[in-house]
Amino acid sequence: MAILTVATQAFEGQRPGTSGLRKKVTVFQQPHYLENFVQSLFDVLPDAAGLTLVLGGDGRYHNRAAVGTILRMAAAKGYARVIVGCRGILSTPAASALIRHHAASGGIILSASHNPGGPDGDFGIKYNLGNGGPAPERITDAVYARSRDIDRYCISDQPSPPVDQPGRFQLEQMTVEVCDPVAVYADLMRQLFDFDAIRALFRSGFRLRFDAMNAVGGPYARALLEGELGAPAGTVVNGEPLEDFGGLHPDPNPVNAEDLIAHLFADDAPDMGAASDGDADRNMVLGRAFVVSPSDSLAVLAAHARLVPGYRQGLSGIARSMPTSGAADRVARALGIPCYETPTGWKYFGNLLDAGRVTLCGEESYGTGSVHVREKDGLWAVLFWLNLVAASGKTVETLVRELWREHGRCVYSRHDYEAIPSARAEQLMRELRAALPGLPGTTRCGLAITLADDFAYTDPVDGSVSTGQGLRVVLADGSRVVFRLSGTGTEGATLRVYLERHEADPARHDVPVQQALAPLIALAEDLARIRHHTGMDHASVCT
Ligand code: VG1
Ligand code: CO
Repeated sequence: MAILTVATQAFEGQRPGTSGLRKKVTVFQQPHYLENFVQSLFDVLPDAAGLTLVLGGDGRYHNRAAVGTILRMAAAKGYARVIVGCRGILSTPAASALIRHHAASGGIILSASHNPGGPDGDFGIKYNLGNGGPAPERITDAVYARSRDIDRYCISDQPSPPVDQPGRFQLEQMTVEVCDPVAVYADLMRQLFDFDAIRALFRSGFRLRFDAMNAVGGPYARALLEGELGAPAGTVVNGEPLEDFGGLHPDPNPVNAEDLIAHLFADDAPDMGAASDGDADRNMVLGRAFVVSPSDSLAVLAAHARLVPGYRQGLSGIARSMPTSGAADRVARALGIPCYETPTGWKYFGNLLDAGRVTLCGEESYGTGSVHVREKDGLWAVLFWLNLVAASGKTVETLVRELWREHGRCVYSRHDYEAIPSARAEQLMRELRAALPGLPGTTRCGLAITLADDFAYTDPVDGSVSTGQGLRVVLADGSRVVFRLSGTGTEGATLRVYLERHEADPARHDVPVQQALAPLIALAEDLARIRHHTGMDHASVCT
């Protein structure tokens, strides 16, 4: 029973990105790599005496080993209690819910989310604060700074307790509580949604296909949809969390969720389709033969929130990440509530939610959430849609088409160029950034540019400033092209090009999206010379 102090050397590159530190599993498997990062975090955090920590992850390869190490280090740090999900499993929104429920001082979430898993895949770790939300830049920057000169870490010499079943254990002076990963989360969902109405919907024969992509969402979706809401067995597919996701890539987009989309476009399609990602914070929603754009999803939920018990009082405001379409802004305007535009990543929503300025948040990357936790929440979004369908008697497609009819359609697409050599991607961004000041007032590809800048955000609550959050070029008619480099990838760089154009004319709402955006796609190429820099003549993925 001793706390060991182990000498170590700093590793390069332990800077958290959009959502924590993500690296290849093989990088995390290097001796001391995980320990260094965790100790850097612990060195930045205050004394842990009397405090509770929540711990769990998406169950991917290396999750179990990492849980054991972190428990032994948490004991050394002096936490009074760690609450860990059974088998080391917690979805990201469930971890957020647990932190809040137990008034924990924070939580460590082990996930690389939508990145591929398995021994050759990715692993990740991030820290959430006592509000349940991702640590802000001030903390992640401090952790990174600490990781650069760390020279020792502290760890208990005791074996970490088993986490296969719920129970209580002692590790040094610390209590380890192994909990059911679903219970607290399920209870929260019961408080928000009209479960009776959703039950009646399923009883009436409504069919849902929920693809959990062999990731952590499965147990939550099964327990609630099949276990409690009466959806028939088999509604949830790929529902067992597997260490390698069974070879699937749990990033629900048109490429990786191809199978789900095929089911929704088949002759005997169910009424609604949904999928969640590796850590179950993302959601994809489909109607029968109808794909819902994530930006539209946020707008529909906002427009009808009063139909849902948890939001009957109405919304205080909405927040969306800058590249997300302006559909939510239009709904906010109609509702007479503010709409905030933040940088990409859920950590920027925390202050707005804590301050009560917004109730719903969303990102174009299949992320939607609310004040109920401080993370985006995949199953929550699906339950919200089910509740809306049940309460309105309308189909998913009708709800979206009504949005378009009332506010016009924000035609939207994101083009991702993956695995570009980093130096080339940086060169592209450097050249484009340098060209921005000369763009406003000019016409390119026949389009009049009115604004071009590198997006910076001043948090209205604490005044903190975040710069370099995406290059945006805005046209006279409000259309936009935004360029960003991904902050979650682990291989080279990924260029994201976000394209948006508002279409007021209902007769043109069914023009295929890529066709409707063709002038903007041409403008993006003209401005950034993507082909020249990347050698790629089309995007790897279009969402
Ligand atoms: C991506 C998305 C962003 C999201 C982030 C984390 O970041 O674009 O909207 O918040 O992933 O999602 P980036 O930097 O790669 O564009 V998750 O579900 O991977 O934690
Ligand atoms: Co995720």
